[in-house]
Amino acid sequence: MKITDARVVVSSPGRNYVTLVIETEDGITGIGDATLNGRELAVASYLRDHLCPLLIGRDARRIEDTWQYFYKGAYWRRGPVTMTAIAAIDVALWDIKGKAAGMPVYELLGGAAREGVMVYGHASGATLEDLSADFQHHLDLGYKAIRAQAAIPGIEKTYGIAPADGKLYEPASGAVPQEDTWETTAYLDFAPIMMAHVRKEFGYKVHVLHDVHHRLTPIEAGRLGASLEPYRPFWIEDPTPAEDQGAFRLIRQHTTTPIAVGEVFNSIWDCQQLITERLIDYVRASVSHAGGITHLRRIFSLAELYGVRSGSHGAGDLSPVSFAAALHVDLSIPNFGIQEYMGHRDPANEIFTTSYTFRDGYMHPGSKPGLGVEFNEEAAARFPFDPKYLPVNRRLDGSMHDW
Ligand code: CS2
Ligand code: MG
Repeated sequence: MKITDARVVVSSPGRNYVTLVIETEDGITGIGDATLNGRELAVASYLRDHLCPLLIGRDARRIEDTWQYFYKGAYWRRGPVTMTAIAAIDVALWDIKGKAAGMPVYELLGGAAREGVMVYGHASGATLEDLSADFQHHLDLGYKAIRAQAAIPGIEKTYGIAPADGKLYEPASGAVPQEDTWETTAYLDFAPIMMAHVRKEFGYKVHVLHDVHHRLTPIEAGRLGASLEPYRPFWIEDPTPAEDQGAFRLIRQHTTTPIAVGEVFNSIWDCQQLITERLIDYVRASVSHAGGITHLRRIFSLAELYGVRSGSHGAGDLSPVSFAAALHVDLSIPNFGIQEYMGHRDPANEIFTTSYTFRDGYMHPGSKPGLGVEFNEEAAARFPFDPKYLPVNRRLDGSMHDW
């Protein structure tokens, strides 16, 4: 089954998405998500200028060989741009394989290992009262797991506080990134107050998650985890940057609060030590940034050996194509933990038609052949690329900090 065309569509239906379309000689088309928030055109160029020309004439059925060809064949290894590009190709080829077989992708991955995929939604608020209202809204929608973030008193802007619809909290900015500020002490004092508030209002029947977004040192993260233990969070996410995997030993020495890491990982090597030393409980790598279905399954298989579960990144800056791909993986692996779900707003939903469903806090990818996502290229053309950056973060003295 020869590949006859591979093209990249960059569009901005509400936020920027880079979509790869692969066509084959027998008329089957596959799609992949190549979006890297704030660095979209780098992946688009990597695909357009270097990988797409090499796809023409290749056999679309040979997914593993194609993955290895682009990974080993580049000589230069790993990296978010490269691995997002390879991921888009990989996911598009799984889509094609599913359509050719007349089966949803999860059937090709071994079939359903569960009835549905537990997802977590995002509740946030400028005050604890606003957080409560949003939390209640998510409970009313049926969520069994909810992430809680609230504005930190004394800090001008806090990560994760959304405008009312809860789906777009990385602010849009123009030619230069917005600058946020950060103060660790205020956060460490406030986080247990926020968690205590949520547990007091909503009890212990719902899972409560919290994202630290890489802002603490390892020992501060240990202290945070210990201070949250009475409120039994499902996890704390990205408590400290993970380039230094050994640093997580220090966190482990101080707390039993479960730890989730991985939304910025792009390969199994980024989490090898974290997994094999059991320094984390959930690995949050995504299908779109960690080399596609093929590589993400490898990461989750390694994790399974060490009792680490999956918890894939599923923010709105990952398109519905990679969200669907994540659901197929989630449904089929033995060590699934939870899946993040922020959803997508119109007009993104005009461009991507999806077959996945949400009911009572659980999702299912549907039974359509392939991924179950249709991409409307004509509609996408109506929403041209709109350059945006993620914010940057500075401490109160003006020095750069992790955002
Ligand atoms: C976040 C993301 O979903 C999450 O847990 O940490 O929203 C992250 O900030 C964005 O994906 C960055 O593009
Ligand atoms: Mg996060």
